[in-house]
Amino acid sequence: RDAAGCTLWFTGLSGAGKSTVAALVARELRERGERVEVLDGDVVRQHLSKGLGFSREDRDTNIRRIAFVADVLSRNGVCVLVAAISPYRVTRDEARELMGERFIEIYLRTSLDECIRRDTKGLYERALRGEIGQFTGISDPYEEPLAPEIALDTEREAPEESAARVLALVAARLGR
Ligand code: GGZ
Repeated sequence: RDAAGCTLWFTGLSGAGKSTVAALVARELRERGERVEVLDGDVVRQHLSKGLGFSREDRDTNIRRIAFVADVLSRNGVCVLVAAISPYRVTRDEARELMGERFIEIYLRTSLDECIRRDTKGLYERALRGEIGQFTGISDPYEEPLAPEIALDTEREAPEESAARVLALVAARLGR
């Protein structure tokens, strides 16, 4: 069996479903006996990236830190699931170059309208009122992936279906 792990990099707007789908995929991979770590932007920002804000520079720093950790872990057989907005294409491509074949980009293609409709944490309402600046999709950019390994339509498919599609891709790519 191949010792190399992989990095499943979930990118998309806040509320697109990155954490939800990643958690489902993580659970299934663990049940299959894989070693799994989830790096969620929201959580990383309370520890490794504590104090960083949402300027382009700070977001890039956050993403580079996450990519560094994902690289270290995935080199050692761990299946790493990253769930971070990661809005800048060049910075995601940096992570891809770092990890090469181990990197799998998963785009959660959920429209801004749908994310606003969901507004799980009430952040869009606040961003639309101007209470949160530099909010991705509202007052800050999100650059769509041009060639993700997989794009998930979370508006039309349930999280379980999205997770199943990711797991099928992992099986095809890694033979497990
Ligand atoms: C985007 C923000 C912002 C701004 C706070 N823009 O959906 P959430 O709430 O729970 O997760 C989002 C998280 C974004 O952190 P990331 O590390 O994923 O972002 S990045 O990859 O761009 O570094 C969101 C919340 O923080 N949040 N302010 N201005 N999201």
